[in-house]
Amino acid sequence: PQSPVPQDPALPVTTPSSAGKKWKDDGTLRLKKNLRVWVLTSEFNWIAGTIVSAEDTEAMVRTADRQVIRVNATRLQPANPDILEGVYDLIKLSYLNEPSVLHNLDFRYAQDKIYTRAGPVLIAVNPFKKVPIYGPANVLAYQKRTPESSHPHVYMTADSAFKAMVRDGTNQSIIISGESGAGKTETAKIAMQYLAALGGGGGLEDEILQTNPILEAFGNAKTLRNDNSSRFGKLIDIHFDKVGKICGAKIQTYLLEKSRVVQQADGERSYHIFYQLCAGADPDFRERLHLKSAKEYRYLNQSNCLSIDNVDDAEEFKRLRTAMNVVQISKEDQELTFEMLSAVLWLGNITFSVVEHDNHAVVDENEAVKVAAALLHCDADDLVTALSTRRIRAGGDDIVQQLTLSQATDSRDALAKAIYANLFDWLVERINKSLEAGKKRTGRSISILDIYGFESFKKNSFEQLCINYANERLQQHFNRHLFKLEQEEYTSENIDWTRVDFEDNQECLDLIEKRPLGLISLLDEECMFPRSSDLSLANKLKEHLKGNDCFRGERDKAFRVCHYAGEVVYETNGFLEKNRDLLHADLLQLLASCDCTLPQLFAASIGEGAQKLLSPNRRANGTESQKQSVAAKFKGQLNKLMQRLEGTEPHFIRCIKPNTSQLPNIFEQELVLQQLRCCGVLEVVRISRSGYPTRHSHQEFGSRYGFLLPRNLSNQEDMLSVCVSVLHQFGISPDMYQVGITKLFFRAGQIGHLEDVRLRTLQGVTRVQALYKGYRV
Ligand code: AOV
Ligand code: MG
Repeated sequence: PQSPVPQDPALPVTTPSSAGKKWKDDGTLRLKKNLRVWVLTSEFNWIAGTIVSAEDTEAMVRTADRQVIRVNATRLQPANPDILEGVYDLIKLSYLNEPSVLHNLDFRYAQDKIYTRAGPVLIAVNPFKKVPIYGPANVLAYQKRTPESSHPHVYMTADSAFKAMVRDGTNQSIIISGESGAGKTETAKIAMQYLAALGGGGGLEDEILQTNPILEAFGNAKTLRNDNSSRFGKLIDIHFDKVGKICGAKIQTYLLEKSRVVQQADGERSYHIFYQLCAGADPDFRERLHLKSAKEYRYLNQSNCLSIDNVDDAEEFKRLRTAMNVVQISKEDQELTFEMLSAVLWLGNITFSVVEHDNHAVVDENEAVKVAAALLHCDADDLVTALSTRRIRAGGDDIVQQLTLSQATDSRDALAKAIYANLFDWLVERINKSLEAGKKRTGRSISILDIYGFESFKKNSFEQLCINYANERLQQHFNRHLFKLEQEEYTSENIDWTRVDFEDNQECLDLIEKRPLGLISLLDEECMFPRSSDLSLANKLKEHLKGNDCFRGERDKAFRVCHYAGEVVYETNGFLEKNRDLLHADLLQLLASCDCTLPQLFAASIGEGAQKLLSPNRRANGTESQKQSVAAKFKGQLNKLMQRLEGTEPHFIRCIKPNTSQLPNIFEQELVLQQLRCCGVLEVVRISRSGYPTRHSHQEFGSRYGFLLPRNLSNQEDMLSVCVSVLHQFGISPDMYQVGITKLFFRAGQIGHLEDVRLRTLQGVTRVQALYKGYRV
């Protein structure tokens, strides 16, 4: 016997006992007087009601506002009894339909219960306000598992990971997903706080926590979706020793959005650090770094947004300096860092003029050039030359070519972006040095993953494609663990099981990754052609990908991708250049010529990246250096990330954004439902509820409980017969377990009774033995 799990995801799941009564064969609700229902009033809106009279396919329903309306059965879903109002785990709902799940989350959210379980997954609805459920007292409650700590919480998830790691000595991961602004970064920090409290004592925990303000200052920015949006992906591995104390940590970052340094959409900002520096540096510093206020810099003043509501950039700068000190970034390194930032800002203020009757740009020799050169510690004339000309080799000779205005502007921006992106990587390296100093690896770690969330703007470019691609990979990992692996085991063990369908996103991933005809391959190929353009790229994509269900060509240079979380239209403008991400040799040389460690280091690491991909042969021939494309490199990084995660026991947290205004106490049903639908929360609950979470091999089970049987039964030759006898003897109901080829599968909570009996029997045995030996027990 097995519970009937409807295959149509639109059909609500019922508990086994009620199946067949509430539903008619065609899947519609059997209408009955006094039945409590949800009435669908518009596409995403339900209201509560009670049936006052019913016919076959229609009912009169009294709604919450005391109106009586006539409704077709197809627009009705059964509501849960009052006693299930606001349950902490969606598994407990008798009716698992969309309105019931939404109502449950909404009901809890209204009481600031922002966390709810969906079986093995923690759902976190962003409160957009301070909720008093964090801090040392709460940490202690969850650590000690006191009754107050029975509510779902990030602490609970972190605690499970920690205890599993200590118990089994295995690596764990906490994987946080959700769209932009849903609360991933905050959730990651909350999990880190908990682990720091549990594994703290050695001082390293403060350093680990203080990496957050640093990375947020340099890698987060205000976007239209989130005032503190992460523009890079991050995995932090925290290592623990045998007794569960933190002994080291390592941060890996993924693809920083560097175009933001030189350009932002209207209403967005560049990276926080620039505004913090301009607002917070003390007078001495301002003078040495030639700092002005943010509004004087072209790179900061073009998007009509210089400040963020309720954020004091000067105050944040103080916090950043403290954090840098805690993480032991030396005073000199800090100054070098700020010098580079100021150099980037001044580069942005460099302007060009076009010579009359000529198409060439010349650098305006003003303050900006001089200051930028001074901050980079290079020669001002060299900077001017590097920005306005280009040396190319033709027929064995070096020819100096004058750049056009747009080429010159591009080279200036390319230099600024290269400096910033390399500064970011260098900083992460510096932080890692501090976190790892002298610590050895133990094989016990908890990794926390917080990447940029799914994004869909009015205009979406290469950066959004990369971000959304990363989210597709993450969604696949989620699916694999919660649906695929679970159900594959049921199938391979040959137990009765009606498959729960889930949205597999393999097709979209194929569209992006497949070789040779996938988005990345085609893009890379187009990047190799010297005469390619954004238009030729768009045409190529449309030509080769039109057969794919997840792809659609759009007007002009745009195309549409059907992601798991929604459709996104991308414009190919700038795709080729962003994917090539080349820094011309002249600019590289300029950096190398600087009389300052950081630019030199940057030049070396950029050069190294380019060299790595050259075959020894080509290097000897001196052919122009070639470099792995951004998309190809990102793909490689994501593969590595997934491999790393596969080696851990995952704990999933799904962040939900309740409204698009970033305001507290507003729960937009449609927005929430769309997120629940695309991440498969309902299906997870369905699987967990009708699945068999506890499993033991015949051998394990037979040897653990076999001795509880009368001798004639426990002596049976075949282990499976012993198992079956135990199940009969202790009255485990046949719909609560299934016998697989090598394992027994149990529904949640079934083993508890057997364990009780076993424990009591063992205690009895010890007591008898003790009495026998004359001890008092
Ligand atoms: P994200 O990481 O998911 O977006 P954040 O973690 O930055 O989203 O959350 C956005 C904002 O929501 C935060 O700045 C807080 O104001 C608020 N918030 C989130 N979680 C909480 C919480 N538990 N308590 C109080 N406020 C919260 V992106 O990085 O954009 O994908 O790329
Ligand atoms: Mg974030």
